[in-house]
Amino acid sequence: MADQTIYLDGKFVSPQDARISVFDHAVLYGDGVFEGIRVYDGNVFRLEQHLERLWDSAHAIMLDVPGTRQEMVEAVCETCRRNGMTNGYIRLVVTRGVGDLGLSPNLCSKPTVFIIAAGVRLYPQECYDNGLPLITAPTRRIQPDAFSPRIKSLNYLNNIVAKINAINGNVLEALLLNQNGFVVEATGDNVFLVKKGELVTPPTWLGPLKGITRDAVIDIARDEGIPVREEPFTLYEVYTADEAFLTGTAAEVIAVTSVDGRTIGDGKPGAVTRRLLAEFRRIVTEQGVKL
Ligand code: PXG
Repeated sequence: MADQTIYLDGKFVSPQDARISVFDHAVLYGDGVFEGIRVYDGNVFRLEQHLERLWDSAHAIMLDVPGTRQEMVEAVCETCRRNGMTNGYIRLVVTRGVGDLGLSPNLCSKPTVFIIAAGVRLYPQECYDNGLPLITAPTRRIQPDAFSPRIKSLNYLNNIVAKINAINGNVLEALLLNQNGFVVEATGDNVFLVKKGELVTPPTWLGPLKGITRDAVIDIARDEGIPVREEPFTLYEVYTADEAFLTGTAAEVIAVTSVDGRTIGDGKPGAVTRRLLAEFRRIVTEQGVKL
């Protein structure tokens, strides 16, 4: 990669100059939205879907993303080009902007937009080879009637606390349940089960993020003739699944081989999971926006 350059409010600046105010409501309140996007061989994977989700998240919190979606496509691609990045990860953030010490966003005159192009932090290869052990987080996912967890907001403490519990339990990820005991998602990934040749994943109304990888895997499964059901399930269905896997922009498709000490299936990444990962890795250079 060339020397790193960061997009900040329409300009390209060095990492040292890429600063935001302590009065930005992103810092004071986590008030803002973001996306994490992958670039594969010069193809920004499903960029339009990421921007649709960004605009939806912003709309739900009454934040106007500056400019048009086409201008944002251009800003994202230009950031990759200027960084010489054809494979990597993009973080796109829109904050409420600079305000005062009150909650009210009315005094924030304009949103702050920044885009960082960086390397990807993948799970170690051995996790793809052997699958991940997970635990269930002792804390619950935020309920949709408190604040929709479908909004990809800058307030990730619900997820971060669950991640801390995972790390304290010597695993890398945790499953989050809702108050009724239904599995919602992991801290930064969606969750799927395979049972008797069918895929099952929690429906979006239950609160998981409408993951771009989740959508891509559902499309692949349907193309491959694998039935997909979006249905609530509990830990019992997880423990007794034939296979389980997580999906996310960073993780792609990764097998889960145990949860709370229960072995899933035969304890190895399953055939359906491996097939979906192979097909996912094939389409990532085909669907999206070329640099
Ligand atoms: N659920 C949650 C809560 C997420 O934050 C996903 C699911 C997967 O969605 P995509 O669109 O990526 O398939 C996410 C997104 C990280 C990291 O560092 C991961 C996400 C966001 C921010 C950071 O692992 N995952």
